[in-house]
Amino acid sequence: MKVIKGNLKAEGIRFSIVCSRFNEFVTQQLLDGAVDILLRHGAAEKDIKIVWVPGAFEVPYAAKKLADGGGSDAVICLGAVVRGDTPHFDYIASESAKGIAQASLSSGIPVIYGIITADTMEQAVERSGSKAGNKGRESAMTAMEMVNLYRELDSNGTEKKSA
Ligand code: INI
Repeated sequence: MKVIKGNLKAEGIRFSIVCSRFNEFVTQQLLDGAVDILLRHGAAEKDIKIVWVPGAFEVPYAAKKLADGGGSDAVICLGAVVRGDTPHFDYIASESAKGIAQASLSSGIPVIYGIITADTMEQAVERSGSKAGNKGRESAMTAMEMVNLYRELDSNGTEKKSA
């Protein structure tokens, strides 16, 4: 039996964070949580790039550009889509999720989905640092784990792309 896992070390890893300005009251908390976790796990400040975009709909565009650009080992996407705010909640939420997944699959690096989708602003606040955790922190943990998992998979040989 072979079990392959990614560890939670951030030293030497280059992270880009795409953060949506819409509902900034919430997304700033996600950003602070993500940066805090990365630094506390050994990331260097110089290896963390933060890119702001207007809303969750725009997150995948910036994420794809960063993921394809070669300067990042992982991209963390942060945003907050709140149903109460908009009749087009479903479009924004699903397009941003699809776009983030596409950016990850096409680039070959982890692009992490850290977008809160909530029915109410109260729920969004709960998921950004009060009683239901902080999705920014969780996304940073996921980013570290996935980068280290990819490295493990590559060093295990068979998963490496042929040249
Ligand atoms: N963007 C969000 O990130 N969250 C929202 O809740 C939201 N609402 O409610 O409309 C939102 N809209 C803006 C959207 O992401 C785009 O920026 C805009 O449509 C321009 O493309």
